[in-house]
Amino acid sequence: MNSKLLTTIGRHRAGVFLVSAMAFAVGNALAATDPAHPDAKSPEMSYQGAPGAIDPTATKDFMDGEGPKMTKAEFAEAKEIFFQRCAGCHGVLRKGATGKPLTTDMTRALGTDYLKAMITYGSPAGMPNWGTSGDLTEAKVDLMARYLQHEPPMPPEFGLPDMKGTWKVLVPPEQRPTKQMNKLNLDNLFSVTLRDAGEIALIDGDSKEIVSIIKTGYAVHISRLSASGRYLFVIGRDAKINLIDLWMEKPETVAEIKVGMEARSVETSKFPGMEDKYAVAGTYWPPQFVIMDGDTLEPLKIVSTRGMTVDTQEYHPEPRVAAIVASHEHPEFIVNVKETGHVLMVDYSDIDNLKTTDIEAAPFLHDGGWDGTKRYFMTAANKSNKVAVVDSKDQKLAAIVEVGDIPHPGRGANFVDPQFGPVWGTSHLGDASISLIGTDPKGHPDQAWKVVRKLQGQGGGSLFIKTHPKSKNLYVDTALNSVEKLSQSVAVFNIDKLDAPYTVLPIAEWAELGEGPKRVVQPEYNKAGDEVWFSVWNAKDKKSALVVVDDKTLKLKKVIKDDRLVTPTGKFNVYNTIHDVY
Ligand code: DHE
Repeated sequence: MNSKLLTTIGRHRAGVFLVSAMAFAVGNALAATDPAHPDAKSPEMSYQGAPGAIDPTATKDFMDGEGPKMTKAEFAEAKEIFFQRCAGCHGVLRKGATGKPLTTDMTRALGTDYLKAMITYGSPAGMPNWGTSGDLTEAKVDLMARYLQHEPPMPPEFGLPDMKGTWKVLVPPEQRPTKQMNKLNLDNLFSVTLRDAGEIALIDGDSKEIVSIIKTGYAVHISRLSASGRYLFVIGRDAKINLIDLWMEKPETVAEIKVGMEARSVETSKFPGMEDKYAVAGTYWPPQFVIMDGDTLEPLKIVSTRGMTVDTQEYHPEPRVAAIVASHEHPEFIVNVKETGHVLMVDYSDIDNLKTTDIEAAPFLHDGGWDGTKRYFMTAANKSNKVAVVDSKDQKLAAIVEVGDIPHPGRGANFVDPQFGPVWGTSHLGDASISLIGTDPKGHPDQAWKVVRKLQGQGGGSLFIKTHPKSKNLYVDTALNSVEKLSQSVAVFNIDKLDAPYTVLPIAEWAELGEGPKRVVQPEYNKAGDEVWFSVWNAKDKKSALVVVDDKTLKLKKVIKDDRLVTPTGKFNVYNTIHDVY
């Protein structure tokens, strides 16, 4: 680890540092040499420097006489820096997200000198030290301090005509195959994000061979499947969706659309009778979600998420759409609205007369997944340090559970705790704990919706945990931990002996890749539940790999190396993703 980073961590509490790193668009090109971030001095700072997907030249700007003097060129430069480095945390409109609000009523009261000091030195609350880290020169710090005292530029909206303008049906449904035309074992296929290549790899889970590489939007965030398993949907950070037909002789994109400027989530209708009918995608900008035709991606219904926060009941102009899951109990999409803390249960049985049940959960909703029965949606309100439990059957909030510092479950992990019965678990970005929450209100009413056990993992900076109904192991990554040894390995707990020490698997070492940050991220099982895949996510200009571990023996089974595997991050096994197995 480099000495500059050590100093930085010394200045900030490690957990807090990690949070800010995450919030400033963590997952980006890890390459310090990436031309997109010429200022980035270390992998950690380049996390924070991840450019957002919003085009700064497309905004409406309001430079007014009340802010400090700036030229138009200075304003444009500052805007670009803000979008690249600050918007992920403070929000595009600076109304506050995981970072503090920076609206002009506040910034003008604070004044240029105070803002300069804040930007230069950072704060213990997680603001990085942009000046002393060398990332922003004194002149740029001054520029940003002045810029923040002008009204925030407004990116354009993105309505139906905009979406339709980008929508392409490359192979119409009537020209697609009527049965599977390839010999792939589709149930055990993996869709793997190749983040900085703007591609996904389809990898055969049996042979571990790359079946095909498909061009996508910028930095695909997740893949989801249609209920039948025929269609794969992937969404880029730039809100571009590819609909890929897995039945074609060579799976290819059959339709595509851009649904906004920044996005993270896509999902499909799963309710019996409505399989493959609709898809839904949520955007960070504009703050909205869109329901689309499941065969063609034709945009049908756009719903804004702007509105009041659940706690102080104040208007938020930019509540981003985070995770979306499809209910198994009703024809509903369950949509997390991040900053305002609402969970929307959107009934898609009649989209012209859309009914929505609005559940007040907690601010900063992020990711989550189902409990083992698929009735309860367990979703992290990350900066609130809470997990909200949504009862999808009775369409109401079941509980809010206090957990550790910044829960980040991915979709979480379900298993039976030998002492407390069925549990769902999350790890945390801000501390080393893994919180296990009781999920069986009938069989174990005293434990339901309580943290029944806290395990201690390797450290903070965990992004994802995973197990499988057929496994006895619980895997916990520490991908964003600042200590190399931890970010490059995973902890494995035996779920029958949770009090026993965990085993550490040196995944990155097994990959034998040479130099680079090599973060080990996101465990994903194969269909049989007997092997686990990890991404060894290296810099864009360095070698990355996938490492496959035998779940029974915890021994290395295979390292998948290929020059085409550039910055692999998320991996989605077709069967497990369709059936929400985790
Ligand atoms: Fe993610 C899931 C948002 C950074 C890899 N990420 C999600 C989801 C959201 C989200 C809302 C849930 C989607 C769903 O289930 O519908 N992620 C964000 C961010 O806002 C954040 C913090 C910063 C950003 O600018 O994007 C962020 N995420 C990252 C990364 O840095 C990761 C590691 C690499 C990357 O691709 O950028 C990353 N996020 C993932 C993955 C999932 C995910 C692999 C799906 C996990 C799963 O098992 O379901």
